[in-house]
Amino acid sequence: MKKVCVLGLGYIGLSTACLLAIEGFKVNGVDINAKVVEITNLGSSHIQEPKMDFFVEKAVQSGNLVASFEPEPADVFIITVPISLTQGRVIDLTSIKAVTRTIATHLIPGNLVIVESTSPVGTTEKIAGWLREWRPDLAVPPLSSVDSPDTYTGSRIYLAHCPERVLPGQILKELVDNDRIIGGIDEPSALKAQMFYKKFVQGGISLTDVRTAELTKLVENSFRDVNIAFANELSLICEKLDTNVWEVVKLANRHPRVNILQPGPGVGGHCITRDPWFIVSSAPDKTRLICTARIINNNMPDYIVNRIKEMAAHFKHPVITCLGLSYKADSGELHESPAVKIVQQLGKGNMCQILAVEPHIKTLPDELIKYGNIKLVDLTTGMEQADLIVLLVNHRAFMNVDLEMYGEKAVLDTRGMWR
Ligand code: SAJ
Repeated sequence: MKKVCVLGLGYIGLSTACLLAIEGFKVNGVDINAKVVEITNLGSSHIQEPKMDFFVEKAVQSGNLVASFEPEPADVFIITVPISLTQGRVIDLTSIKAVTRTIATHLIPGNLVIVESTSPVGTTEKIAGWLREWRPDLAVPPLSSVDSPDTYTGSRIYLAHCPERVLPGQILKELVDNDRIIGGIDEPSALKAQMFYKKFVQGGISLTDVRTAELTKLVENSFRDVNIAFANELSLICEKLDTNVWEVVKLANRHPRVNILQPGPGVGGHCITRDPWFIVSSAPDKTRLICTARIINNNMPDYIVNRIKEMAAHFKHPVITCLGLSYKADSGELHESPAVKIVQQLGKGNMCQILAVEPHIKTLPDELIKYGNIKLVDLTTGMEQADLIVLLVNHRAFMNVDLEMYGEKAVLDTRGMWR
């Protein structure tokens, strides 16, 4: 298993491709985006992640990583393209079907196909079905238990689902250290994938079937979503009952079996905002809690906007400084960011001046730049010119702000950073 083809050079695909190249595998990184291919081949990273530029440079300089538009024959194919939801929350398998088609022509007996994309339950079996249709000469085993004998030797390929679990901001460390789950379409597939991951993963590896592996990944992110929703609901309750939510969470967490997460202005990112819906769409009549949690977290930005408007109503022409735009602390990633949604809502109608402070980006994103009353400024300017200061993201850069210097200004801290 010396040659690996990684399909989709997003934050998981690119990191995995680099790690494998540095470990000595010959890696063909494939992406449909010309910019991604070009930047990668120049030895730079198109994703924002600590040490990623250095990592891509090292991988490309080793001569082991080459990016291209089309896959080449390989021993292992790793699929890391995203599965998205349409506006109406319908699962869209277009990208994963398209990449499966591009590798189908290259497959030979003995190849291992790994799906790392976070997938609704049943996706890996769909991939098996497409491969059977497009490559009837190959044996693609049906789903069977992980202790079934190999009855497909000779013309078979191996197929497994191995979801990633890395936390953006710590990808390079967690890619190696985290425990992994490998779901095989059958036991030989699980064992073959285990042999492969053992070459670069130091965490424990657990084997199971593909459906269990798919659901486990979705459950992990749904667990986090439900727990954040609990914290967010608590913040609404505390406001109504005139108590301090941060104090309540801190004190409740002194109980040995209680661990409440932190309330905030909502949940963003690629994964937690999407994965629970994959479960809901597979079992709509069994997912009341997961669905409600999603709705609570989705409604948080509107709730915060209303609180800001109430506070801003005390000023004639308010200047509102919003600290942070990213979806989480110490990152410049804006995908589904609640902070962006809040600033965008405030920008509508040109009712006030908004100063956005986001040390991790250089220009405002498209959805904000169109509003003439939103400006990106540095922290000092934002603090000095504000009537109302709203902390939206708990970046380290905001930790040491001396609020006493700005004593007369109104403050809304949605993250409890300055409590
Ligand atoms: N958040 C809160 N309160 C908290 C914790 C988080 O409001 O107490 C918010 C964050 O501000 C952010 C959102 O939740 O907007 C999600 O951030 P996160 O750090 O919890 O998670 P992600 O989306 O960056 O990464 C998650 C991780 N999943 C889990 O922790 C269960 C990661 O391990 C997964 O690999 C990743 O999703 C993924 O790719 O699925």
